[in-house]
Amino acid sequence: MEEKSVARPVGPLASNESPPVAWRDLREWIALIERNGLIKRIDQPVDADEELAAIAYLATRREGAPALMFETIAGDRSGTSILTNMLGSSKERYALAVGLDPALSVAEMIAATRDIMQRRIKPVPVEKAAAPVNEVVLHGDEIDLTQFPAPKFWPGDGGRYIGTGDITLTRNPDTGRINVGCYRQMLHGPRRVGLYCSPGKHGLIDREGWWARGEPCEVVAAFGIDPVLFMLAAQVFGIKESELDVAGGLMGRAVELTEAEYVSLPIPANAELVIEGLLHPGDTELEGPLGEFTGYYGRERAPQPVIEVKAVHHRRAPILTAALMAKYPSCEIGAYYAIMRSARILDDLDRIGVSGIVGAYAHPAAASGWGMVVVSMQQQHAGHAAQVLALTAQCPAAAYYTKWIIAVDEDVDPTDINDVLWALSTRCHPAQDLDILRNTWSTGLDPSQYPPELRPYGSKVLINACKPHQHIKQFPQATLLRQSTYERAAARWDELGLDGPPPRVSAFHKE
Ligand SMILES: Cc1cc2nc3c(=O)[nH]c(=O)nc-3n(C[C@H](O)[C@H](O)[C@H](O)COP(=O)(O)O)c2cc1C
Ligand SMILES: [Mn+2]
Repeated sequence: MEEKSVARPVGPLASNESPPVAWRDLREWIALIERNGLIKRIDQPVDADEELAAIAYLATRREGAPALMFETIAGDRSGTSILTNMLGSSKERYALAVGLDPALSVAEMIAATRDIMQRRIKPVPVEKAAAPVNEVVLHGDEIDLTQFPAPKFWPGDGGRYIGTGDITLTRNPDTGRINVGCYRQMLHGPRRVGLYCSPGKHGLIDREGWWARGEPCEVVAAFGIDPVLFMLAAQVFGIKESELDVAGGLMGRAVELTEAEYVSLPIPANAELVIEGLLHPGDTELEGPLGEFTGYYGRERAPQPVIEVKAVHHRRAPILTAALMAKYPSCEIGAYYAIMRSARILDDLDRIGVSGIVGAYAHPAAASGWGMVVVSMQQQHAGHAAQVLALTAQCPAAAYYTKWIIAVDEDVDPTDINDVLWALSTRCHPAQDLDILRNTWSTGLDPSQYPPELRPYGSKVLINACKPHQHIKQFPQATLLRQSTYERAAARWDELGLDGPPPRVSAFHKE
């Protein structure tokens, strides 16, 4: 079996002095992934109406597919290009975005992510004139967002989505805290953009707060944004935590913000395309559906709030970041999300203080990491696996949606689905090892429950795929190599003409 020991390559925590990431904005990050052979440029004209998404989908049906830069959009006169699959199923692009070594294993990246996600660096202000996003600034009637090639992704989508790979800033009227979320935004007209936030999201809480006072809610949204702000916008943080400070921590460098033209919110100085505007109480238009990360269309078409756009800022020839929502490995929410969610699940289990946890993985093929969590552990006492399963199932980072919680022993790598299937098939006795939790936290986007009104009430199965603790002493030995034989074979690898270095092995046969 392969080496399971998990290195923690990033140094001690809370060091704001660790070197910053090797890029400053989306363009520099694109140059970095290009040097690493992780992007494909397409210069032939491609139609933003379904064709672009179709090509993006087909080109990403294998794991680790490159990012795709669509440089020429058919009929476009704005000079916009569209980046899709910017992170996707590539752990290497995730690593390059947050300054980790792309050669690390997924388990090593999870460990390193736990460290860098604890750092906090506050944003810094940048003069308006020095902000690249201010190359072009438009006000009022000058604005026509329909000139930008907002994609329509799937045949059944309800419109063109200018915002998918986006970030959205709102301010809480009571605390003044600025939230950063990623919420889909459908283009309704030259100065009207729909904003869909589902219940419980901070953008919705902020909006309702302003509306309860009878005031409009200010919004800033960026539609071409660097990978770290994009990733952070889709993570759940506490209502008092600043996603901007976490983004700074991940980059090892402060997020640069500049003053807006119309609203009191700041705007990301290095973004590609930013709108500022207002959500007015009661101003809605029909929005959706959109093909979702589940691989299905989500909610029915329904009225949603609309941003009245007051100013637009953009770079010349801006790059839109468009996030295709599809089945793995074509979904933009892929490797990065699995790694970050797994890191936060391990943090939660650490905080609870349960012993014996070795690793965890929320596999991205399980509906973008939402559907399944595998936790590996060293069984220390009777009932230990049951405890770990129950705590993992309901810890804050894992509770939402997750249907399958699987505990495996420490010799099973949770990031290796083949290993997990081996454990499920040889150590789990379904009649004894499954428990079900009912009425758990889920979402209307899970199509498995009927009638649809019941979908927010999920269920979870706890699967004990560890060796049965009662019989652990009699449980058969796994077939492992004798260490001396392994070493002899490894030493002959080149002589035998076998490819690459010999696989690392850490567990050996015991007499
Ligand atoms: C590409 C993408 C699209 C998303 N679209 C939406 C959306 O339309 N509405 C929504 O409520 N959440 C959406 N999410 C999930 C939110 O970004 C996520 O729940 C995040 O935690 C929201 O930020 P908040 O916790 O500050 O509210 C999307 C995430 C991604 C990555
Ligand atoms: Mn938030």
